[in-house]
Amino acid sequence: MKLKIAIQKSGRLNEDSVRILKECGIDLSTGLNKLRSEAYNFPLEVLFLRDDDIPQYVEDGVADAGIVGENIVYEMNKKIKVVEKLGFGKCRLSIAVPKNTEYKSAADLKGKKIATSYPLILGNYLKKQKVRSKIETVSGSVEIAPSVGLADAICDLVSSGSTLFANGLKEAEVIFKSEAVLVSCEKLEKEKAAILKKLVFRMKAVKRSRHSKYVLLNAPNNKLDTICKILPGMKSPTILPLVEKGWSSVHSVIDEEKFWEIIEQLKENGAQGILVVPIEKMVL
Ligand code: PRT
Ligand code: ZN
Repeated sequence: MKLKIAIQKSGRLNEDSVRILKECGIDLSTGLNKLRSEAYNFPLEVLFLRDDDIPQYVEDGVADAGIVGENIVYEMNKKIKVVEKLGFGKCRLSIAVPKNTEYKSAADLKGKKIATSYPLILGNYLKKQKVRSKIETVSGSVEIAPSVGLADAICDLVSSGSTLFANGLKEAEVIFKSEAVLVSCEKLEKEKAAILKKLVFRMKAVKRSRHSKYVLLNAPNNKLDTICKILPGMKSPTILPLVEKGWSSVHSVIDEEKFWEIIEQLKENGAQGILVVPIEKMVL
């Protein structure tokens, strides 16, 4: 028995989807014109599809699971389960208006025409705001709609903002935040559910390790108490004596962002030879 997982064939999510499977220890056979691939060392078959098709395949049970952007999941509105956020493919769905347009609040969109490929998510947002606008559904090149006179505003995915800028638009409202997620069929047979559980367990370990770093430092023994207080660990730091008398080596796992906040404090309290090492997997 194998679990069939659908991932994007080509595009923004393809590389990271293959990478997360690889980091989960899953080796895929790769062909040139790959439409499907089998893992050598895990009961997994990978189908390569257009991202928009993934929710339907999963709802129909043609694929048991999939990796796709939340934006697609919520827009397609299929009967599928979101199992795990994966931390890549981050973007936001925003309403943007020509940069010279005055914009204060959603009420300014009243009676305006908004071009988008996300009519469902946009419609729900406008309903919630009690604003009536006209939604013009387009399938691509949304950002040119205002300049060609098709619409007054757009609602599209944004990551760096440079596409909006290049088209003379400004971001007016973020209506949805998205990242890649693992989705699954609502009803999976027992054996497949067990494989999915294993996969999720590995993905969680990979995700956790991405933000965490292993820190090693040397400290004089009389400063150990203070340093251990500064340094949060998974449980508590490990302390090993150095050959040099009066000194110890302190090991801990910390969030990378926190490290930059506390490095000065560590040094002020006598820490030396600080090493920060990446962690490959982290199982709690
Ligand atoms: O061929 P297929 O249908 O599979 O791919 P696609 O062309 O429909 O999708 P693709 O590969 O462009 O995007 C796949 C998924 O990546 C999306 O569904 C999102 O979940 C996620 N993602 C993350 C993005 C972006 N960031 C993004 N910036 N998807 C699209 N964009 C586009 C956006 O539409 C706009 O045109 O990039 C432009 C804006 O980018 P900035 O950096 O200029 O702001
Ligand atoms: Zn697509």
